Amino acid sequence: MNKRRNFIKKSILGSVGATSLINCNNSNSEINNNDTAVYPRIISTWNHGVPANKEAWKYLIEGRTGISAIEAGVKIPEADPKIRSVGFGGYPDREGIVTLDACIMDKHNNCGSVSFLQNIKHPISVARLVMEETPHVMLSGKGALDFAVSKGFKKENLLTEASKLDWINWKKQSNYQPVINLENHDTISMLLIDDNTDLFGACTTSGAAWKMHGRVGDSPIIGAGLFLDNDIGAAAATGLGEAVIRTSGSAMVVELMRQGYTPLAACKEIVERISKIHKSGPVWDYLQVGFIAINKKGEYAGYSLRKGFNYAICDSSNQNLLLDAEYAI
Ligand code: SD4
Repeated sequence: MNKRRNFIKKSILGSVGATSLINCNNSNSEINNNDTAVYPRIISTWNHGVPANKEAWKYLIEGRTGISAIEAGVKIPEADPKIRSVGFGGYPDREGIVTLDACIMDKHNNCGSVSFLQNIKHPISVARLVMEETPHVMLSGKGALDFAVSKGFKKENLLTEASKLDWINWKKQSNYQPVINLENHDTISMLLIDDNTDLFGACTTSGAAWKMHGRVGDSPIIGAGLFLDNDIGAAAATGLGEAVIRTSGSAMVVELMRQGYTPLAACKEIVERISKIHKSGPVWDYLQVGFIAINKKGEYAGYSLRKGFNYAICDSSNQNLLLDAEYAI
């Protein structure tokens, strides 16, 4: 009861700062968004972050834990066949097989991850069980599938007719040149700060469309696709996973926040680092990366290399806010 009262009080206080959110994130200058400190708050990548946030928020309102809220949130796009980059209906690899990557992390640095998982609609739930019920952080491929089945998950065909047709079309040229903001992006990464200012994060994807069979991206790798330190903040990535792994992207964003960077400045610094490393290299023409970050006060930002990345915010005064991220080039 007390906890519930606290939640409402903080939410009301939070709404004062939240009115400045839109202006703050539309400016193109260095932002010190201290006036946006609000919690609880949820931020997620891309427009499918909106329904995902809504679901997670519902869980928070019901008094459920941050980890349950974040799992429930990202399960929405995982189950949606219209979203071609996450879970069921995701684009397959070049052999026509849908393989999924996901990870989850809590305020105690507990984390669980699955990679190269097939035939399971909700990899995030398997990742959570890896975290809670095994001595390990990461299970991959057949081992992850066997574990999921042993926990009662049902094996399903994840390749929808629509994704199969697109794959058949792609095979005619077999040219691996992912279309920016469409074929190598749209992972859902979600970060949540609860009413105790505890942080949680999750990330789930079908990875880059038409990838090589066996390829694993950044999304299930703690430190690359997702990282949090409950004393500092949380960060998560979307975009070309290889580029994010090369820089330990999300861990670096959190470390920069530890050094006093705002969430925006931290995301920007790592995007610029990625840009410098890859400029004029073989992936430059189709390189897109984006980060979202939130600090211990609930201040947040999103930033990407190229135009087109957006992210969704949910707090007591904004249930459906979708913001265009600032970008480098
Ligand atoms: C990956 N980061 O596997 C992911 C791609 C992505 O929607 O963002 N997919 O590289």
